[in-house]
Amino acid sequence: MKSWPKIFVACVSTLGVAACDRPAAWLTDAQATPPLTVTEAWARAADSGATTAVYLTVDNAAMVSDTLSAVTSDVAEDVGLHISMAQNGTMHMAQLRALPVPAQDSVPLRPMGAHLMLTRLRRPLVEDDTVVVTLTFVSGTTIEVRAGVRKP
Ligand SMILES: [Cu+2]
Repeated sequence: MKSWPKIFVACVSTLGVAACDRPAAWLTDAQATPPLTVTEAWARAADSGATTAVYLTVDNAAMVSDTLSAVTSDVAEDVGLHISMAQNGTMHMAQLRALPVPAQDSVPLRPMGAHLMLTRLRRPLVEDDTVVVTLTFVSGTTIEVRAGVRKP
């Protein structure tokens, strides 16, 4: 970590030059190309009234980090951001308030890890069905995700 201050200074001066050069164009470019994309979205098949999960990968192509802060869907009475973890040999789930997505990185939501929890489904989710969930990020970006339903 001894070289960190030098790297930090280099990044700041690079950003400073870019921002001073033509800030308007820089902002327009950022808006024209959505930096956040979602891939590999799927939902676990489940009966009406049951609880299930949606898995996906969030890719952030931007030079700045963002944070997934809210999830909504009409398919369930409650939708939340969860993380599964092993504790003393058994799996536990905890609610996540937010999920950071670092700059130029991707965050996978997978079984046994972070996931979108759909509680009390309003209809059964059967194989080859599609579930729509909306992700909202701290930057203001919203992404409507269509997740295909798969058998567990
Ligand atoms: Cu969960």
